Amino acid sequence: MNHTTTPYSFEFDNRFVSNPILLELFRNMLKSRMIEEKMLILLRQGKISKWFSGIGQEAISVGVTMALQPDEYILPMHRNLGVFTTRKIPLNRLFSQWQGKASGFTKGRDRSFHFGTQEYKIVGMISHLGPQLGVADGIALAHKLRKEAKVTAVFTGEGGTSEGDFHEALNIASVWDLPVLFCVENNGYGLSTPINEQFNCKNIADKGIGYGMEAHIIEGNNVLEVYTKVNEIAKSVRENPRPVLLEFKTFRMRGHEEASGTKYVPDELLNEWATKDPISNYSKFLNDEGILTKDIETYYKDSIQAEIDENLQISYAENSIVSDETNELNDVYYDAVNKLFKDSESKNNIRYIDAVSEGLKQSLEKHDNLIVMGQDIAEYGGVFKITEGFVEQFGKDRIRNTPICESGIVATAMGLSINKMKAVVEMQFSDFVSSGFNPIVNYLAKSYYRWEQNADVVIRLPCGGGVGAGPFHSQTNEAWFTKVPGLKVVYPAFPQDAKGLLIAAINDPNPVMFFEHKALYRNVYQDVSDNYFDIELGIASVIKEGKDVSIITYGMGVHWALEVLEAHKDISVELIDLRTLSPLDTKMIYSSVKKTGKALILQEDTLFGGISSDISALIMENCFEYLDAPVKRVASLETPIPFAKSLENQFLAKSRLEKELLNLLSY
Ligand SMILES: Cc1ncc(C[n+]2csc(CCOP(=O)(O)OP(=O)(O)O)c2C)c(N)n1
Repeated sequence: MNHTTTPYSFEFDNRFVSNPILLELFRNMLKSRMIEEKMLILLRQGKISKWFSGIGQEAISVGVTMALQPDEYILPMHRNLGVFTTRKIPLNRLFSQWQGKASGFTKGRDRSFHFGTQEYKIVGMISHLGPQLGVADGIALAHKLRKEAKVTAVFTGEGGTSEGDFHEALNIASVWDLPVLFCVENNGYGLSTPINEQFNCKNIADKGIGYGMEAHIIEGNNVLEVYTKVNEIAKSVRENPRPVLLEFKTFRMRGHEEASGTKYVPDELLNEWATKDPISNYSKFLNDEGILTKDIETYYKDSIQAEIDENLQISYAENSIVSDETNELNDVYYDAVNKLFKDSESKNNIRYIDAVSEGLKQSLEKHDNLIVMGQDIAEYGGVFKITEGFVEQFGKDRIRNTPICESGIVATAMGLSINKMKAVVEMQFSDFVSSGFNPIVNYLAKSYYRWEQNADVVIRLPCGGGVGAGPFHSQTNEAWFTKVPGLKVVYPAFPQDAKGLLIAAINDPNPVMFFEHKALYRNVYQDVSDNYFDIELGIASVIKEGKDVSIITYGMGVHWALEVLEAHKDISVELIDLRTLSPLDTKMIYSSVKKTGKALILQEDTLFGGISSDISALIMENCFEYLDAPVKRVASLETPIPFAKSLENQFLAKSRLEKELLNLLSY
């Protein structure tokens, strides 16, 4: 029989689906349901910590996963157990993941579905919901650039569509024709918030028009419709890469998570949707068609039950994780090998900005898989002209103008890294990184520690004051990032360092925040090696040796110190340029302070919470007996950065440096 309307809640049309597939769809939904039912019992017994139920939504996870090829990436959410089980992840590993045990996927470092696995091409969510939509863009971009006919499917609930990340990801995918299936599970409630308080159009799919994107509404509880339509759409997207928005109508039958209940959901709604259960409707249909017999169903149930029981025993038998500080600290960064390429004797006298440009250009020549993204960086060459001429040499696929979507582009860079590419993102001004803050500190920084997925991404940040640009084009915001484990932070003061450190940052498989001071771009010249060379991250440099006091600084601070010292040739100052703030070269700091007995830490950033405070604390803790005076921090005034020259001069730390240095010397 082709299709019917009568005894089921939906029309089942199995004309184009073979019987083995029809049965597999059923078995996969059943497996997901039976695991969940078991987990609900374990939750009540206190054996797992939390559970986000996808009961009633199984058809979407199973239908989408079966419509994709096994090597196509899927980015599921917290209600998509069926994605994990349909990809046939061994159940003992899932159970261990939920109990925080070692053979899970995160060594006990993250819970429930917050993990990914390259082996099964699954990239799990972070709690913030939206960022993974942009990650899917990056994965799809890598496929597209390599001309691989692959789609990427990413999930979100309808609540998550209210986040800016949803808008940015769809916009980027549409502008770049990326082969992404944006799968929205509209299940009626986002925690307790009903859809009419979440968005104000009839269907989420209606938003597709605004993004210039094809969109479909799919009956999410009808597994045959999900599978058939997604299969057809995926085939077409593989041939003709483009994003498609899919709205699956469904319903969340249990609480947001088990503890929160469903009091706020009217009984009529729950009753109505209970009749639309994806498994009972489909099994009745298969039974009526003679495809699923009672014997087969019993066999499925028994074999799944046995699989669950057996794997639970394996997982229970596994010991709990034993904590070990060294293990934890060693897993924050992917091992990086720096200082592989020696600098040449042959040099050119160039500006800081030319050195950055040269480092980037030579890196693009070195790494075929390196993509550079940023606003106005293509034909226009970027607002500072660092990428001028790059499009002609490397083409628009690799030198990509982006929409004004900082968060979406950082997430896209993460996706590129997941799919074997490298990325450099240029923030137009470092001030604007605040709009991309979330994926940097929560996604890029934490992925390696969570599930061994590195973020091979460098974010370039033209920063700093003294240029009369006011509060939103002058900040030096390195302290927003030095506090985040998982990020590296680099801040060169000279052209040779800018080039060598940028090359090292791009070679480093970890996420690196690369600060470039705008006021140095065109004012500082140096003889810079013309070859492809790197400088090891985490090694400070002694600019000037001395014995009376150590000035520890970086970026523009180094130049301010040099200026003051020029006027005080009689003072014996040891000037240290940190070059990298994370990792921090504490060894060099301590040895200098132990020699001089006095330390002045100079930063352009405002005082409170800046890196000088931490360096000061480290010196107190590690060099106390060697100190002849209290450690002094010199920093900018605790106000936003003003525009007018006289105000800005007063604001900047430079205005206080000389006086504070002389004070410290006379202590
Ligand atoms: C940025 C952010 N804000 C709030 C939350 C808390 N939170 C987690 S899930 C959720 C509801 C999500 O609703 P929806 O996207 O519709 O997915 P559903 O849970 O219904 O499947 C909320 C508010 C969060 N995790 N992240």
